[in-house]
Amino acid sequence: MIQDELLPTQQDIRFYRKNGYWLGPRILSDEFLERLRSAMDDVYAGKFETGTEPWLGYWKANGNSSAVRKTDNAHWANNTLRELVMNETIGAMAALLSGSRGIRLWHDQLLYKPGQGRKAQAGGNVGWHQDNNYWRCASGELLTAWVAFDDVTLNNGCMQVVPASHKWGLIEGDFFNQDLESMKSKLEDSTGHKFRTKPCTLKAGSVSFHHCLTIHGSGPNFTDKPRRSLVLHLMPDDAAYIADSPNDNHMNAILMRRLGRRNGDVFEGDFWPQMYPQNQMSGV
Ligand SMILES: O=C(O)CCC(=O)C(=O)O
Repeated sequence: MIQDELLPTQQDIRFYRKNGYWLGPRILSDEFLERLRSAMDDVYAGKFETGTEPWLGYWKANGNSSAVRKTDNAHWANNTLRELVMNETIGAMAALLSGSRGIRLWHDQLLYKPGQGRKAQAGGNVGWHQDNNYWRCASGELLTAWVAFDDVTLNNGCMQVVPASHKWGLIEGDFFNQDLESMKSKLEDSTGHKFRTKPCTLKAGSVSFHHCLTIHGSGPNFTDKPRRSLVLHLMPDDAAYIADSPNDNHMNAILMRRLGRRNGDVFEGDFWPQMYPQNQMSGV
């Protein structure tokens, strides 16, 4: 059921379109947040209640305990995470912000940034990047809903965005693992724009949105607790497969080919559930 009172106002929509991001309200209850945190623990413990593994096996710390863990399509493994990715209010918010008729899930990403204390190193960084660099196998304006499982501030490495950078066009390159500070001047030189950042400070249970061309990243977690979240990458429900793009090895391009789909076919079916309007429930 859509919680109408939480939807963005006309002013919020104008803000998103001008700045390429929007810090939304709290949408989740304490009780549901607890269930989400324990769902995350289950996935990281390799307990998959549906019997299906997530797409990417990064649910273990992988020897590098300071690195951010990113698990793609964790909702395949867990029904509580699935409940969150099917949240119709988030879908309706995304439709209003992006001006799309309907919204489907592109994929989710379970994120865990370990707390490293005051001596935290750049290992916990997410370098400045534009999501569209990885998503050129899809047409349309994709966007992301970032759902906080914990309060997030600069101190625990909240996401930061560069306001209005979605109007700068696509910047070639993969900066994902780079240090934030050293990248700033390089990006200023290559784009000709002044690099101004805005921290996406959120309370647990709240959601922020960013456009697929908005430059964003995050610094280390200087606390001794993890920063936990589920990121819902979203697409307009008419987004179509672009074959032979530079991102033809993206999970969703691979899934389309497995299904025998071709260039121009819409991403529809169980792998890309319809979040809004929710006239069909589908599952992997
Ligand atoms: O959580 C972060 O620090 C970065 C997340 C991100 O890159 C995204 O949501 O697109």
